[in-house]
Amino acid sequence: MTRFGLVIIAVAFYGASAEKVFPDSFKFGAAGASYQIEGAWNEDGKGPNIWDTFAHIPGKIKNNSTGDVACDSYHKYKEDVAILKDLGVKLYRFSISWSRIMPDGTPYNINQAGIDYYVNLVHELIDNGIEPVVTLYHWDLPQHLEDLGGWLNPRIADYFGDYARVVYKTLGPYVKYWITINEPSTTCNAGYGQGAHAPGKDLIGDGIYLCAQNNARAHAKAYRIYETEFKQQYGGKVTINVPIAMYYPKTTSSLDAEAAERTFEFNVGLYANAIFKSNWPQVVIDRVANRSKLEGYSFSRLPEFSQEEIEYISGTYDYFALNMYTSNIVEYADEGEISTPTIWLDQGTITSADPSWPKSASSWLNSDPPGIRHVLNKVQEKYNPSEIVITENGWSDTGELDDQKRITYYKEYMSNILDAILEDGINVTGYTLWSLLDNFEWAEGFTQRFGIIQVDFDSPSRTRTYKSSAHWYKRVIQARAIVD
Ligand code: GBH
Repeated sequence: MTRFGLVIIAVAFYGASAEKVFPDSFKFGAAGASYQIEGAWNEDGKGPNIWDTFAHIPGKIKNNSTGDVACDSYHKYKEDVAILKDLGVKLYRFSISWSRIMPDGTPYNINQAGIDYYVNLVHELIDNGIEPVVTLYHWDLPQHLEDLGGWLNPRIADYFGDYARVVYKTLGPYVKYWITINEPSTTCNAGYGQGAHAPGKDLIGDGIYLCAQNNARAHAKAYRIYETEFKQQYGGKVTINVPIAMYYPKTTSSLDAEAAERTFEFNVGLYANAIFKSNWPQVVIDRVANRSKLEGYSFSRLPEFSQEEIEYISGTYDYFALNMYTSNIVEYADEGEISTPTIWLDQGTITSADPSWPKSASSWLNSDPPGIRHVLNKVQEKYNPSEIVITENGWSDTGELDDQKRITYYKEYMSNILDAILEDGINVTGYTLWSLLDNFEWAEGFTQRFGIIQVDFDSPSRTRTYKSSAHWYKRVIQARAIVD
């Protein structure tokens, strides 16, 4: 009897914790991005970019904050790396400020001080046993290239290719994980769709599709350059990353199921399909063509790819990278009246949040932990990648040190990631949470904080302080399991 009881306890204990360990192939990490953390906006030869311009326009950013100094990581990168090392992370995802190394975006003028900064950062990481995950473009386009039309100009692909080549040449020997472009959907929706992000263009009916097309072209160019000129020598992996929310159909009706799928294709497929499959998603092609016709256009607002381009872009990935934060409920809607064209009318569905989901400080971000497991399965089913890296996942609040809600969010999301790995057999090899530091949250300025490390933006030294979540993450990394 006693012996039987002990066996039960042992099994229960084993089942609850000992079994649920992150596999050796899984690397814990943290992330940040150039404009959000570096500061030094006009130092050492850096040229202006669209976020410098945008943030300096009064009224664009909450409290008129800017990234002029941000976390001052340009000067404090050694302190950042020391924190990463203390946490025990094995991956650090950061982005390169294009205009810091090429002040006007072109290879004519290369700024050695900018190159040195990133070479020093990478060496500091490697010397401390941390692998760099490098994003080439996290939204800070050189202003000169915006003056040429930015992401609406097809030539951007050639400029981006030249930039990528300069970076591959300098950092190629040290970097194994590359991301060409962070979240093209946010660039296009917020930057060229609604204008809330730099460069502040409101072109929601047609500019957004030109932007999507040119992002695909630029990504493919940078991928092909690595593939033909560097891959053999350096053996790194290149991809793009896309934000993916979970889209649940509101009811079990087939109409809502179709609406949820269509919402996925307008938000994710528009940026992923040409790369991970081929061409635009069919439902996007059909709907934009149909509405364009009813609006009196002689062509679709969704531009076509040539057959040559389709082949050039298709298959330009070595792994899948996704940012996952939140979920949405999707409902079918009757076809909207013909009025001013927008991507939202093209998409034609109604999205909302479940009222039971805990709310963060960001309007778009609620906690739905099972969503991340659904998304991982969805990506596996739809694109069938051999490897997935979660390049962002995180929670915003107003900056408190005892950030228990962030811990709860991470605990539950990471537990679902673990289930996706252990029970669904999905090969998630890396996780760089967003973010290491509180930082410049774009149009929200410093009002929404995502860091596991607090930054005091009122102090000239931008003092870093561990939040409860940083202490917790350190213990998770040590245990390679989800701890209390
Ligand atoms: C990421 O985007 C960014 O890569 C990172 O720089 C940023 O700091 C971090 O997340 C936190 O925001 O307003 O409802 O239309 C996050 C994903 C996708 C969130 C687009 C905002 C707009 C949703 N973003 N989304 S909505």
